[in-house]
Amino acid sequence: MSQSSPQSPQSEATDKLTSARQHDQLFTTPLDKAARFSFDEQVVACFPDMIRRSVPGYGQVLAMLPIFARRHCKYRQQNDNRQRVSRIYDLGCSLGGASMALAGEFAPHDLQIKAVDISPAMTSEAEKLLSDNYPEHDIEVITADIRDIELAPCDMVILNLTLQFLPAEDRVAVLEKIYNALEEDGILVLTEKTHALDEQHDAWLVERYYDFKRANGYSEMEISGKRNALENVLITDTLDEHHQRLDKVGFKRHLTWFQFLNFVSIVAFK
Ligand code: GEK
Repeated sequence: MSQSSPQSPQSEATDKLTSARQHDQLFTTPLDKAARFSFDEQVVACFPDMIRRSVPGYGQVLAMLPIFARRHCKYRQQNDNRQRVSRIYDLGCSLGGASMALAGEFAPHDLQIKAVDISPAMTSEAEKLLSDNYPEHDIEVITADIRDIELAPCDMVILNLTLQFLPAEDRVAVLEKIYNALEEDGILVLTEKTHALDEQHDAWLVERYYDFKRANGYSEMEISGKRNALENVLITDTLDEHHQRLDKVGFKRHLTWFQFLNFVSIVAFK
């Protein structure tokens, strides 16, 4: 007898994202060395393929979000029809992969999802994908800088590979805002690329990460082109720095629930 596995919601959400999308060919030609990575139309067109082939564990992390939501969402908010819902923020939503993973596993009236991204190219595509696939769900896609928005009371906040794109000095303030918006026992799921302080550990993790990309079909030119473009755009912290920051902000407990090479995911409880 077949059993349902945590892969199934992931497959559904990523299949929906991947259909009719382009293969990532962004760094297949030599680039101006100074070109910076940005979340523009070109990136949007190949984003699902890019994130699946370049983020170890992306699908597994998405697959666990509805499982966490089942345990921690307590239906403490009201929607416009005065029905009780759980509000979830998907901050730095890109094409809405995390929102889709959640919508796919909850009835339309259970959740109120607020998906926020600074890139209009991302949000216009996310809006289409989410409304085509989940027309009955209460999902608002918002184009905004997560440093500027106000957050309403909520049960769960997802920062899936987003904090790393904020200037280091702005990270505490965003986490404080999230902490203040979360209900008691609400959770933050924070997924990030990290680096290790030990040089040898770090070198090994980075090399094996490039092997992972090679195994997923990226060439040497694509790997080095992307590395250059992300320099000073994606700024990693160590796993310890993340935990120290969460402590400082006031989260009562936070633990690393997932690690795959230099990518980690932490769950923090208010
Ligand atoms: C996923 N979470 O598929 N405010 C809002 N959005 C921002 C900001 C900001 N200040 N800075 C960057 N972004 C997604 C994947 S991708 C990760 C997240 C990656 C947005 C940016 O526009 C991009 O869409 C997203 O953060 C990062 O589950 O591409 O490695």
